[in-house]
Amino acid sequence: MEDHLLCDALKHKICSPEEAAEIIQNGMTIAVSGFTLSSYPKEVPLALVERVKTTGETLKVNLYSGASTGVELDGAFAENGLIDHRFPFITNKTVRTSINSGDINFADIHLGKFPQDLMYGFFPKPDLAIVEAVGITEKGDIIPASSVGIMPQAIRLADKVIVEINTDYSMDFYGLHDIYMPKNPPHRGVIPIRHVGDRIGKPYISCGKNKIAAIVFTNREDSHRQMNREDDVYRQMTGHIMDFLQSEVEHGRLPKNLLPIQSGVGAVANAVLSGMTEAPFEHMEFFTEVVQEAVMDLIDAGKVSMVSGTAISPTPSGLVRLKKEINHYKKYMVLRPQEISNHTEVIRRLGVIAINTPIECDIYGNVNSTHVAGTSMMNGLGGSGDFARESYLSIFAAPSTAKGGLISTIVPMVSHVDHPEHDVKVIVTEWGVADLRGLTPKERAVRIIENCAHPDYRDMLRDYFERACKSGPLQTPHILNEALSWHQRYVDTGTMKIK
Ligand code: 0RQ
Repeated sequence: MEDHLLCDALKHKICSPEEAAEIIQNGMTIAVSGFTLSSYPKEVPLALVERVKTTGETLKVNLYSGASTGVELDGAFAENGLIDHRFPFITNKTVRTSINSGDINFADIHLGKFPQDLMYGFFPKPDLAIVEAVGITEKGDIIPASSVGIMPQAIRLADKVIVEINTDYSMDFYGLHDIYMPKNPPHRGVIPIRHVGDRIGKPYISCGKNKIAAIVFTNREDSHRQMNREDDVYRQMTGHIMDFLQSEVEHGRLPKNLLPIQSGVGAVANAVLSGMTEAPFEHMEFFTEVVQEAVMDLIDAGKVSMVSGTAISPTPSGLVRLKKEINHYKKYMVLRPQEISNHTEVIRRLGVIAINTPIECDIYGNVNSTHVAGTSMMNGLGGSGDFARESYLSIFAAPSTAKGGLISTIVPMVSHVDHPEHDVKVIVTEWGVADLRGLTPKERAVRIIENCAHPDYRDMLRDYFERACKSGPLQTPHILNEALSWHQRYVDTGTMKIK
């Protein structure tokens, strides 16, 4: 334990999770570490839940994080009705249900912009930050573990900080992170990242001794999601993406080692990354937000030169590998605050290839990533908007149907727009690739229906498009009531129900 707490003056702050949880009071705004179930606080949240259960007290807090946290935090808080407002992204099913039932107040926010919005004062300032860390330096600064997320802003803005030092991470994690915070306008300068691996900040988060109100030790692991899906649909999509990228290389629009890649999280992203092991690309780079286990595999296969992200989110066995081999992986990786990993200035400069997963796409290329039937929140758009808009190439890849074929991913008009037609360059399903670059809306419709829609839905979509075109000489032809009834049909038959 002493190896992890290098500041002697803070030793008297060591306490039990229960004592630390005493700081939390009804109505507080709490900002926590954690990003896609990577390195979020667990001990203090669980102790708080236990306190509320035992005492029966009424307690609700507003909860901010980088992205999703696990069952010990999001899950346990939602099950016990402790969350009032929640920003900016979730994946926990209990939280999702509470959002859609109106019990949790939620807004979906670009992950690259949320920390900036906090610094601008657009959201109530956090009273308290609770962060998981590898350790605390001699001066009372924080060494993050497997994610950075909004920690720098949370620590800067909060009145008090509780640190959960997780001794299951070795102090060798020091040096993995690059912490840089831009100034607010009008004082903001250029973010000087010109290459994926450039380091422009400090290897720790500035905090100082005075803010640290409590220190708790733990060795509890994050709860992780297993997201690998091995089936033909995913293999076919991956094959199409690899062939498309290869053809871009052959046409001279991409260098042989591609450009830095961003990939979302989830089943599709995992399949695509796994497929890259077999692909002919060498010396690849990733400028992404979440570094998945498949990227560690690509590093081990000698195919990757450098990776930048804000979190590493592997499976339990991958996490063991990461912890054991951190000195190896550290040579290839840098973790940044999510404001920087997802910064549109850097994404456009580096020319990132962004690969994300939609819920549905329409025949004109608009993408819905967040709302089932236009009304129920799934997870949030995460970083997909940060990357899609400013990327060199924005690719959206998904199976052509959902819910066992009952729902078509390609629809006449999306029920909610996260990524407008202007930000979507390529759509991929297991049936093929629709390259939308340089096409008009009507040309896009033909390409998307013919190349990407499931054959079971192609005639319906062709029929809709042809009748819409006949309804008038329109730029983007639609039959509005019919476009909406397409979604209503799914709602009426109950196929849209989300878990
Ligand atoms: O629900 O499990 O109940 O059947 O959505 O879908 O196929 O498991 O795929 O894990 O890749 O998730 C879009 C949700 C896909 C995710 C989404 C249902 C489907 C299933 C999950 P069931 P799969 P994935 C980086 C970037 C937006 C955020 C983003 C996502 C469940 O990829 O949240 O890009 N993306 N972040 O059945 C009804 C449809 C549906 C549908 C899928 N059309 N209608 N349900 N589903 N399509 C990450 C970060 O920024 C942190």
